[in-house]
Amino acid sequence: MSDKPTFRGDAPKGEVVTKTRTKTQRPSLYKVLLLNDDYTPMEFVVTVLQRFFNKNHEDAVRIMLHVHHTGVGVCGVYTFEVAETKVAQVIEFARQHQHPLQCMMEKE
Ligand code: TYC
Repeated sequence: MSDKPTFRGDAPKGEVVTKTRTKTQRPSLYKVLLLNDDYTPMEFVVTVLQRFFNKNHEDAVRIMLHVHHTGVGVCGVYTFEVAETKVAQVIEFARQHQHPLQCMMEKE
């Protein structure tokens, strides 16, 4: 018995060769947003951005000030479960420090 693979076009007359095509789907992405409030200290928000979103100090300050001035800002874009985890981590970290900081996710 030959174990050479049968390619499309090599099939003897009457034989059907099926070819599977694996269609890869990109996962949906979600923005994680920080919301402004009047009480959370600016430096705490900067720490959150550095700790949970891997921002350097300069980017963290820029994002924090954007949220402070506009009311909302994007911390990062992630797949569903990663975004969900980040939101939960930020809310829990803020709660532990008794700050009202709020974080949410939004489908891109
Ligand atoms: N507005 C806050 C203050 O003046 C700072 C702040 C920035 C709070 C961003 C939340 O997501 C936030 N202390």
